[in-house]
Amino acid sequence: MTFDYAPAPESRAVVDIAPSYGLFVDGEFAPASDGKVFKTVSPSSEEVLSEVAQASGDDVDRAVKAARKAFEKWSALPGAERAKYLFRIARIIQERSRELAVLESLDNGKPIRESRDADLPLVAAHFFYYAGWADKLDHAGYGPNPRPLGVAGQVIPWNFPLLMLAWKIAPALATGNTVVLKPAETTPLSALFFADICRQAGLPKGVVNILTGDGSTGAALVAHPDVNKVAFTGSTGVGKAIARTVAGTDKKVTLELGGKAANIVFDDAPIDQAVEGIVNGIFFNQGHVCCAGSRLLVQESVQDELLDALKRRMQTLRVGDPLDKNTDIGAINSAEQLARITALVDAGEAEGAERWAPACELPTSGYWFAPTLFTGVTQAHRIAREEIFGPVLSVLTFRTPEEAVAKANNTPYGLSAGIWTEKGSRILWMANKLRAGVIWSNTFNKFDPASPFGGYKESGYGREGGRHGLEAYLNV
Ligand code: TXE
Repeated sequence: MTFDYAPAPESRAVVDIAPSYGLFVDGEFAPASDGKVFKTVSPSSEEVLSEVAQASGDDVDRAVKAARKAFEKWSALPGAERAKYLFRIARIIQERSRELAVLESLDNGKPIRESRDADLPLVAAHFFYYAGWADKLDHAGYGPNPRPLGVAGQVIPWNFPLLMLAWKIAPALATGNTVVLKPAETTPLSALFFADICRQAGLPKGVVNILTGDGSTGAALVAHPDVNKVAFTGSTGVGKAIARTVAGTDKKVTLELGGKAANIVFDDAPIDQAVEGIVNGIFFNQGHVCCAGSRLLVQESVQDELLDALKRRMQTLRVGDPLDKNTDIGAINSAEQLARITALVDAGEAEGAERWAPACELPTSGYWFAPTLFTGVTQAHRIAREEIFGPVLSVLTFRTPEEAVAKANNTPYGLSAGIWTEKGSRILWMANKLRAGVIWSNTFNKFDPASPFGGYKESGYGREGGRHGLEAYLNV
């Protein structure tokens, strides 16, 4: 399908990206101890955006020492004082949100509409929310004087770089911990801009340290003997490796890992509303979402009607320049991720599922994947079992609510699920049977800082967000 529309590009000039960045340790930017660097590339153009430091083991040690030193004073501050810093950070994020949204879209590839309307407002909301907790911990039912854990080593992925940072840093600081955070190697820039925001907010040196680098930096951080708490979001494989590393130590750990969520549509659901929820569930953020509704379970009697409407809607999705305000689906974050998606889609075809995608012209440079639908999928197919982490939806059918529950739960993961039906009693029945940490009904991908988020089974353990998110950072 071709579109006749006027591009509405957001101005790239609102963000000033330096040609190189150092590590942010003890309030200062400095090169890596061994001088190593790597490039970060815009996935929509393959243009090099900047060169950033690759932190070594020595750098990890220096950052943890800075965080340990800062912990003494930071943890002793009255909660109301820590709150002031967090409120200040939240307000600066709001003030700089246009710049940060453009930066995030450039480094990650996500559409500006999403970084502007979803990521950035949620990032600020997390800091506001946890700022509000900082002076109330003594009266939150944790017993007298709940204590912070110490230095938190945090490793985050590339799908929501700044939002994952907020999920990790805001509760850690509110509770009096200090932080060493490692962003993903394909999206280091917004964390470095956040370091600058910490300075702007006057945050004491060493309270937040940002180490850019690859998995080896993450592994060294997690293993550092003076890190008391590990928080990780990423692949289930790395999550399990981290669990093995911290086993036998006194570190506390939370893991937020992969998913294969079922979006379950009953025949009484309003079709148009369900279609919007399905599209949002799998195509939001190019499907690079751990709780993405990557399996559509549709009641057999309504299958044809729903799939016709879904295909019509998919034909209106615009894939292209992340900075164009009309864009619905941006770039795939990296060549590696594109290769993973392609391999699983090829496996889907090879195993006999039927592949469909609307005709759409993809840009010639950068990493792209058209929104894709698979029908004729069985539970044995890899595309029904493995996390694709791309804009690819696998459709399965069911006849009864019992069958829907059995199929939805037939996965090693358990992060989220969606239920579409007009029957309130059925929603409650289903929600109690589904083995998933987050259940949406008649909506999908709704987030709120007050709401705990986390998984069952191989989707990890611990909760982030809400009051439960505080407990991961406290001895109560
Ligand atoms: O993840 P990694 P990748 C899933 C998704 C995707 C797959 C691979 O299915 O296709 O994982 O993505 C750091 N010790 N998710 O390879 O490697 C790494 O540097 C400590 C789901 O990008 O897990 C990065 O900062 N840290 C997911 C972070 O871990 C290590 C989000 C995530 O990278 C490390 C991302 C190690 N040994 C991918 N190795 C979600 N849950 O949302 C790597 N890292």
